[in-house]
Amino acid sequence: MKKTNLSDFDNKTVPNGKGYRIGVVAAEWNPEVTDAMCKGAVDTLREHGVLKKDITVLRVPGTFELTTAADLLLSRTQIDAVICIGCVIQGETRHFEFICQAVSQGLTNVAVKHSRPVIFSVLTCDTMQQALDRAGGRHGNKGVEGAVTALKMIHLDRNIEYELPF
Ligand code: DLZ
Repeated sequence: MKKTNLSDFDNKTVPNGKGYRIGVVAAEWNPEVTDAMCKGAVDTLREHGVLKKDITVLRVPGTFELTTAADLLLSRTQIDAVICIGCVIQGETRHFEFICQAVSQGLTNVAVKHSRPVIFSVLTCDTMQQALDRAGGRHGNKGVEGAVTALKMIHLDRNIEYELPF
């Protein structure tokens, strides 16, 4: 199967984000990874027209806390979407499994609860090298991809009545 590097997206397919309000929440764990993803996300939003004043960046202690932060942001602000950035590396204990399970289910629940896009930019890797490869390395930057996904989902949200066939 051909593997596609999703960071090689076609710029022409990305909606302009002027007027979109977007939250970016990044975990402090593994900062060499999450900082690069966060920068990739914010730079991509700016390149696609999102105004600086419309981007809110928050930090949380770890990936597990992304769910609460996304819920707080969507409850207390008028943002259109949240990009959640984290990096979980497999260690010697089962912590990895619990965090990955909790955050993937938790972010899904928050998205459905608020009917707003919550983007899962969480790396779940066996090694730090795998994570670095996906945070601006040879497999692109998953923060950039999260930003593109957020723009596409907000566009969908704002235009869904025009896109439905009936
Ligand atoms: C405790 C923990 C461990 C072991 N590993 C990671 C990790 O690889 N990546 C990450 O973002 N966070 C990790 N954490 C911290 C948890 O996400 C969380 O912050 C704590 O369990 C407190 O709720």
